[in-house]
Amino acid sequence: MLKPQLNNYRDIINISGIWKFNVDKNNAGEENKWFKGFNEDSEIAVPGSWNEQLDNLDLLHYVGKAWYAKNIFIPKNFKFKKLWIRFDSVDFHSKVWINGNLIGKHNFGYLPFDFEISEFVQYGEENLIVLSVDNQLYDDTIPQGIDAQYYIDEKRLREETFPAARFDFPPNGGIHRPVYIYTTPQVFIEDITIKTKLTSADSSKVSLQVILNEKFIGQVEINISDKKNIHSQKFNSDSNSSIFEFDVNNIKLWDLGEPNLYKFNIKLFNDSGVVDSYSTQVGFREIKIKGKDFLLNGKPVYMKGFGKHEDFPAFGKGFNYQSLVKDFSLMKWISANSFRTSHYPYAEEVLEMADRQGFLVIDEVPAVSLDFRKVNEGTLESHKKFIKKLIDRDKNHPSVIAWAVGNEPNLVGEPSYYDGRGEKYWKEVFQTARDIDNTRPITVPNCQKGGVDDPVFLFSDFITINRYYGWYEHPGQLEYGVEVLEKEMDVIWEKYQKPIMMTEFGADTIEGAHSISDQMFTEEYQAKLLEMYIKLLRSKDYNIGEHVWNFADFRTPQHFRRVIFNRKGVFTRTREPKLAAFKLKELWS
Ligand code: BDP
Repeated sequence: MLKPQLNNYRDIINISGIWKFNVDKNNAGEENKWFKGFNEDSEIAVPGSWNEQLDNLDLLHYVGKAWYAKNIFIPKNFKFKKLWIRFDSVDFHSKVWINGNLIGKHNFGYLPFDFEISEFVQYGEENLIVLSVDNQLYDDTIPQGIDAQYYIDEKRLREETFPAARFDFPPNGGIHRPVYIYTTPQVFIEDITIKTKLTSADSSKVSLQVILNEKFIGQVEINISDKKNIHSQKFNSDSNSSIFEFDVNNIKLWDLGEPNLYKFNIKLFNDSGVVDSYSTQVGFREIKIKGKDFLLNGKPVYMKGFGKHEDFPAFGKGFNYQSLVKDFSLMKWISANSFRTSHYPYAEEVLEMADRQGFLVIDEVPAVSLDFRKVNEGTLESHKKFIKKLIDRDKNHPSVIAWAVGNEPNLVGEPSYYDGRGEKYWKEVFQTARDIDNTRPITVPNCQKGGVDDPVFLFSDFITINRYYGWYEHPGQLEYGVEVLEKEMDVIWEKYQKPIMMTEFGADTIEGAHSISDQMFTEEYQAKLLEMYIKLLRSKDYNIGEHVWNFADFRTPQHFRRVIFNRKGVFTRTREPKLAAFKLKELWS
């Protein structure tokens, strides 16, 4: 799915901003025909979670339905094109109406969706857009949900969080990324897949798939340019899907610290002239796993960076440009070279910035902490669809160097996971990803409870592990914790002979808490834990990277083990550095 853009053949209007808002605690909105408009004085900012904006409505922990509405003027001249509405992400289930007519539903969070609305709008007039949003999750959604009864049935009362969640971040609701009205021509470029394969240090094979919305007889022109054009070529088109293969020479590779990007323009022509045009960017680079190494353009890379979250005061999980710039600036300051979009796909703007600034990204599907006692056919179906949608959105980003198709399965440590069920499930999930994209390695970060026999290791191209020795296990005992870790890592290497990356390690830390002796929660303890882990990791030649958990403190569902936030951030939630930030800067510079 292509991001909308403005050019001579396409228009785009960002309709984010202030929308009308109504909470639907009794799920009565549809019955009362709110889709035709509702009387309510509340207003909400889009993008943004409802949780942290509307304190007067007490929505901080709200799980359920809410409604959004906005009047939008549609210009007359859009009549001759195809008209679309696009939501960059709404969490989690949405239904959209225009002028009282249902135009579509979407049941996946964190990813964009669009609907054609040409037939539903009045041109040259205001039109009412209404959206219902529900942030309840279930056994068969990705991520999976949980409800209070499970904790009772499973006698795990002390693990219950409020709101109930299977993961360590709140299931915030709302329109989390921008909303657009956009146009395309009647015949248009629907999708572009660019795959590059280096043939030398300055040339690459390109396989380009162009999908059009309908059969098109004419020509497709491709131009690749930097400051000047480096490649132009025309191909004939006589269908709605074509694969073109060609060589591009005299290129500069996209690399760490040297993120060379080229403009990649496609034009559709027929006898009456240009029909449509679309521009994107391409970076020529190659990823491979070989022996103990993760290779970028044939050279081993060592990943330094973080697991992150989209989480900011007042915005909640809402996209905002200020935090985007600030987080990248802090990652540069600290000398990180990579991050993981734990535990869900981030806004496309994040990947675009990573492309431009040369960061390596592990792009994650929100299959976080799957409980295999509750996994069913529906879960697997949603999981596979999610992978397809994610790869569809992010496949052309050079910064995306791997897919994480889940995170920490079997967090509950259930033995039935190992009786073949887990293996069967992951085999299908990995295969789904590989069938769509065979150019990037695939992994799933494993947790301590998942252990060294976790079936995800069988299918992962490189192994990723999250470990908290010296914190959850062996609290306060750093030396012992690191010894346990070393033994376990050696066992994993011996058993699977695949490079290992530490995708999470860290300690909750209250800024301003200090101690001379090792004392959990102090700034010194966090800095020491990170330094000791890093020393161990660097001593293992099979280890390919260190991602600290977490970049910044982030809000969590309520539980006695969290004082409002998960405080494992190296920066506070408002992005001030803790002592560990300076330690990492020293180790990573
Ligand atoms: C890991 C999870 C992560 C948590 C982290 C923690 O992957 O989402 O926030 O532990 O407990 O298990 O801090």
